[in-house]
Amino acid sequence: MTRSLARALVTIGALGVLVLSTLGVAVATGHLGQGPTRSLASCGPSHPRGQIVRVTLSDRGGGMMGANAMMVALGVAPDVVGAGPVTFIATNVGALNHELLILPAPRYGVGTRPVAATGKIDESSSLGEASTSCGEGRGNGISPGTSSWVTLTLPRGNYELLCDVPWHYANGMFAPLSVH
Ligand SMILES: [Cu+2]
Repeated sequence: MTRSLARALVTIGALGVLVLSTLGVAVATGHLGQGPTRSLASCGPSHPRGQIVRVTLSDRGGGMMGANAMMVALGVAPDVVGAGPVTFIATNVGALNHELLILPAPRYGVGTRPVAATGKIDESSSLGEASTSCGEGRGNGISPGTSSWVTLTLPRGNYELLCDVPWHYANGMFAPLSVH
């Protein structure tokens, strides 16, 4: 084998690897992009009333990590609305089940509710809940890749949106909402 032939073969081999890895990235990206987008688009209120607040429920997966190592988050947009009807659309982009509860903000600020030994907070002051997979109102949890929604008319004030799946609140799954 001549030196130039060997060099050509090495070049072709490198190109092959480059093409294959590019294809691999494209396939992986396409796959990740398709799944959630398709299911979320087909899952929401047909005629949402009033202002819309989108709530994103997320986690790093791994239900076996235990109460203290859980990474969960709740995002709210917008987090300031006017008084009047508000439709909350909660979308689960994580790998665990989640839910959305809307409560008046606790006296010492969001995130300060006592958490019971069950990992849950006292839900007795809840004003509304979206916890049905692809449905409105209360249910058995929002499964990954789906949404739930609820419409509430809230007076002016400060509120806390949270997930009360055991230990999710304790691990930071809450966010403020202001109505003015
Ligand atoms: Cu949760």
